[in-house]
Amino acid sequence: RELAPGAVHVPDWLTLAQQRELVAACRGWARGPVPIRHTRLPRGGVMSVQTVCIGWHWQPYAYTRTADDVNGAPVAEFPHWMVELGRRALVEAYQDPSAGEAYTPDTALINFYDDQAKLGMHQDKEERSSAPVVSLSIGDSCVFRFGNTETRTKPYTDIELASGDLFVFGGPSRFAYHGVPRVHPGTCDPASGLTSGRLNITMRVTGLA
Ligand code: MD3
Ligand code: FE
Repeated sequence: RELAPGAVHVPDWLTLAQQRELVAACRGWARGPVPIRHTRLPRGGVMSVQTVCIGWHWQPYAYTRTADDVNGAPVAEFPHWMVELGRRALVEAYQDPSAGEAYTPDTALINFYDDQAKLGMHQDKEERSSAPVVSLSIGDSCVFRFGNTETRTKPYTDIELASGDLFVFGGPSRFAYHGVPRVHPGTCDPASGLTSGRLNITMRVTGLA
């Protein structure tokens, strides 16, 4: 389960009922106040993944309170139930009853992948905190590529992430390069709440006020 120091994979962590509840919540956020969109990159590219943010709005490469690159609206608030879910994720991934005590995530990026979507190798460096990232996957399974902190290339490890899986990235893994080179179309269980595509929720601590 520990892929690298601080990087812990817990397969099948969410029940199907929890997956359906998260899908329903994400469908709500995808409608607004800031609609889900393909993020535009400063150099003119457009991400194949669709993203909606809560708590803070991420636009490459900064966090803001309003979605200035979408519709200018303030993003939805980060719900306390998700703070508690994040704390429980740390406790269970690190098998340490106190691991969640100091953890208060204040933003989540919700990514939706259709059959063709992918996410290139990158680091998440906009947060002013080295607190762990909690990742939840729902729907189609995918190849997740976990790299190193020095380069966006090898060495890396490819693992499969499936519906219900939890992944926590803390400690030295927090600033490792990572990406999603492909999803596996048609692999999702409709009982997850999704009939196609992949949903990934990543909770973070921005360190911003
Ligand atoms: C390792 N999302 O939103 S989740 C992202 O599946 C992102 O949508 C991917 O990378 C997805 O930035 C991967 C796993 C993940 C998320 C954040 C990390 C791994 C991470 C931050 C640091 C190290
Ligand atoms: Fe990332």
